[in-house]
Amino acid sequence: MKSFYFKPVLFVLVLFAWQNLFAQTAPTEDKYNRKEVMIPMRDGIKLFTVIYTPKEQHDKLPFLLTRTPYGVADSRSPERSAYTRDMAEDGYIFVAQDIRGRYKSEGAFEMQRFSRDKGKPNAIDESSDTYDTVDWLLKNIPDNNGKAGMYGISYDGWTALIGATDPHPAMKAVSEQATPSDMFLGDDFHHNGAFRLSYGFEYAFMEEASHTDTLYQFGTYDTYDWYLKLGPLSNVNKKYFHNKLPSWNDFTKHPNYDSFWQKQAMKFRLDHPRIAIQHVAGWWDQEDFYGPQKAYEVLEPHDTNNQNYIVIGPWNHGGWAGGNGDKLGNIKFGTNTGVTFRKDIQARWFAYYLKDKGDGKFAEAITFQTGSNLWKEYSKWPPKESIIKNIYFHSNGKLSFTPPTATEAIADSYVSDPAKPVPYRSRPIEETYGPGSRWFTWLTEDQRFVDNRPDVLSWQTDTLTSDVTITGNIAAKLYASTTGTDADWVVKLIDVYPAEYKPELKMSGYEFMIANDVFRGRFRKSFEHPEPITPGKVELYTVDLHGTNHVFKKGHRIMVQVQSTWFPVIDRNPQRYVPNIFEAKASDFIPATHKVYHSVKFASAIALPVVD
Ligand code: PG9
Repeated sequence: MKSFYFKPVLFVLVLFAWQNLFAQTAPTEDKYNRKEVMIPMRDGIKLFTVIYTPKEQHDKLPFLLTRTPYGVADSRSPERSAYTRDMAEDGYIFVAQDIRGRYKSEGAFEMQRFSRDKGKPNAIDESSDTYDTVDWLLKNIPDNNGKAGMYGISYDGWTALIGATDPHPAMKAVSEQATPSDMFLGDDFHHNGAFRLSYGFEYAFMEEASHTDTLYQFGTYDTYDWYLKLGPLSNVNKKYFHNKLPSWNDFTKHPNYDSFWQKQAMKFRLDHPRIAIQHVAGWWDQEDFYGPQKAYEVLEPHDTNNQNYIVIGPWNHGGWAGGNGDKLGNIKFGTNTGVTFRKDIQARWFAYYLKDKGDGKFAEAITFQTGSNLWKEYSKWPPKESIIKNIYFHSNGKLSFTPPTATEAIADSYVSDPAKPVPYRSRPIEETYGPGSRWFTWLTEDQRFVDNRPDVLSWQTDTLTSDVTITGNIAAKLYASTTGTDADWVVKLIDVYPAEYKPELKMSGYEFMIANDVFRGRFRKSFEHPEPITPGKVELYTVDLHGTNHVFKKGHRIMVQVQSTWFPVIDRNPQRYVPNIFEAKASDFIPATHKVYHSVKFASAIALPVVD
């Protein structure tokens, strides 16, 4: 039996459902009628679908469809879920479907089935299944207005975006929320080529093992120990999965950015927005923060009809779907960002595109600025107003907007030992979706828990004498060397709260991570063709830290931390170059001395999009 079984986004939604249950008196009678149908696809396979129509329907209404691998049989009348309540009050025909091979649907599941041979009439993928579903709904569900929209978070956001790539003519608007865009560069399974071990391992098992399989058991609450004892990644198939899980096998067979990963990446799949598309992301999304930003960016140059939109708020993965959104972990935002999204952004947007309601005047980019705690609207993302300014590393742990001088020490160093990796969050590291897991808010955790480690370097500014606002994309430019032949570089941009922070003294000195990512050194020249690093050679590593909209307030400090392990969310780099890390031997894992340079010639810095 699985030690614990949970559906990622649904965990958040169930939590919100409970909150809602206690927050207000639930109406006694559902406002929607429920109907279950098996909808036939072009190859004869039937998909389990739940359809909700309003009990009191006065007008012809559009369909709002969501397609998921996480099971729809338990779905509730749409006005009972905070996520859909505002839209339910307005009136839609809500449709929820189990994708192929999941729960009550027929057929075989394939992780992110994105492509079919369009020359073959019965060939299928998630796009054709969406098309066939919409076609069936239009013909079989009366009193529809001939329009359909699609929405969903994460995997369900991905099915929505795929539904927009080759849409049925009735499909008019898609809100893709936390959609993965590139599983090698930025989303669930890898970041910049570094494998997301705990996520990839646990998710592959959750989605692909049969429900009776006992392939592994953690047997401990703190999975850090379990993953460390696992040793080299080859032990996963040897000891536990026995080649039974297709996704795990794919991870091991495709350690580089080859056609397997490129074919599914949105930058190669998307051309131009064929219908209105809204991309929704959370600044502290622990799973798919990269995806919606990338999908927006890829479509934007081809958006001739102005129908490409982006919304980014202070949320974790799917955090906008329920709850007030006035805080995340220990961070407070002073306003109900989730309520604003659901009512003023999502519901208004669908009402315009599917029901011709409103004036259609939406800002192309709406992002929540943390620090000032204000919603901001822009005509493009990132906005043109920002100017890129480098904030430089210096000796003695200093960080400043002035470049280093020749009088300073030129580098700082640390020993990175794969036998003692830095935990990515404070221990115990609970099973990702396990009981009591703090996975959902780890990106907002106080980074002081690693301050004393000799293998984590920190640089920080003096206390800021005025606010520093950064709006747009951030990149770290790290000049570094290693005594090994491969290395990971983790860079974190942190807002350090004043020591006497008031009124919440609890936040005194808090180190709040604004941006972060990891880069696997072997990919510095190409993600397709990795290369060993020459020991001792100083090289430039550019680490994309993605978008932000944040004000470092007067009295705070800006900090940067660099480390080379982030375990077990990122697998350990052996530090001795081997062609495929999934085949590394225990003896390949070696300690190495890493140096980060801050000399005149090698001036490591973070490029910040500063707004004056
Ligand atoms: N982050 C999850 C996921 C999406 C797509 C593929 C694999 C995993 C999810 O929450 O659905």
